[in-house]
Amino acid sequence: MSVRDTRAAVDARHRTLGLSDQDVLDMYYYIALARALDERMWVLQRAGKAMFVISGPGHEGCQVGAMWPMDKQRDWFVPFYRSIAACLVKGMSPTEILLGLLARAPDPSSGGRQMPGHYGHPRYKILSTSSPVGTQYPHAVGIAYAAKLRRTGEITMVAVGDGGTSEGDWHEALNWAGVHRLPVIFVVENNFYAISVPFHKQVAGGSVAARAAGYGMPGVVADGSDVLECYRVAREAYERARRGEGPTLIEYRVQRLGSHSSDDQQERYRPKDEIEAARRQDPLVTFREYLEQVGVLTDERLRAIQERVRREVDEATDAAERAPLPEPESAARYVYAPPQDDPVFWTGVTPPGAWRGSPDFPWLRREE
Ligand SMILES: Cc1ncc(C[n+]2csc(CCOP(=O)(O)OP(=O)(O)O)c2C)c(N)n1
Repeated sequence: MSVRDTRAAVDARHRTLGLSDQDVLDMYYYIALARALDERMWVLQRAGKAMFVISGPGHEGCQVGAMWPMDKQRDWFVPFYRSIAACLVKGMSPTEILLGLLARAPDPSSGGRQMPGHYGHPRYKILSTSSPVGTQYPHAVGIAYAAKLRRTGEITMVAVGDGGTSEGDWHEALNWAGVHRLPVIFVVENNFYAISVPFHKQVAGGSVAARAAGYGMPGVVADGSDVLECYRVAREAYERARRGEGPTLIEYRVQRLGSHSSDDQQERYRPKDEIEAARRQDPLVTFREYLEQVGVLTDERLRAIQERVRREVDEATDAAERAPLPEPESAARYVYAPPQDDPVFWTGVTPPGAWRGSPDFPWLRREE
């Protein structure tokens, strides 16, 4: 095959999937933005400004591919701590991500109450999740069950790591969704480690996707360094769900490019050559190479994206650092029930002109 033929064959890929050149440039922008934000989070943590960081280097490509076919206004997303790129695609801003990291009062995820990495946003239909891994799966299935009963047409996507699939919650969620043919897409971002525990000690049989058969749904595997393939399998899953054919389990095989979190050193439990090999599957690089090869990403466009990303991350850092810390006396808010005479909390009915729920989240205001 000549260079020209190769180029034509590659060229056809995103267009045959129905993606425009602008679509794939936007996808690359989100991958680059998530990576730059991720790196800034580590800098802030190492500078002593954040207590902890857990992030998603290496996972960005599959997340952008998975989220791209979603109806961002209508559908739900239930994240896990590596879902930075996914939350950005769903609508969260870099500032909102960093407000959570720095535990600031205007943090939309929790007003600074959650650990870093626990993203949630009512306006963007991103569900706030708990720390025990896997618990987000039954939550997602609950949303999908409600959507089916109410016939809203909403689809829910939920993400977890490979280690999270060992939890009972994970299996119960798949079972219920399979039995009731719910509009939910189960994503497993398999980076082959649960902190330091390797995949083969977590999952017997070598495949997460193969487990789907036991729950009566299709299971598919996609290479997380191939963003377009990640998009293709997600789009099929959305189409199935929209046709009322129920859930799909997607296993994205990705590489974790850093340590599990700021609290461990992967060099202590991963061989050096494995860490080096992982870098060769970095979606930021593989997708950039694809876009350059097909002539969509010119040097000039790449520079423009890099400058935009740098500016947005700098502005987000300044905004998050300037934001106020929460009032100490607000620490237990939402942990304990409010007084018995709080009508909004107990009845869910908002008196005309009142704030629904929390003064922290003004977009919950209901105009009546
Ligand atoms: C039920 C439960 N057990 C243990 C932990 C501690 N923990 C936090 S993240 C993590 C690793 C999870 O690995 P995996 O699901 O593979 O996702 P990854 O971090 O590799 O993306 C563990 C064990 C937890 N949060 N919840």
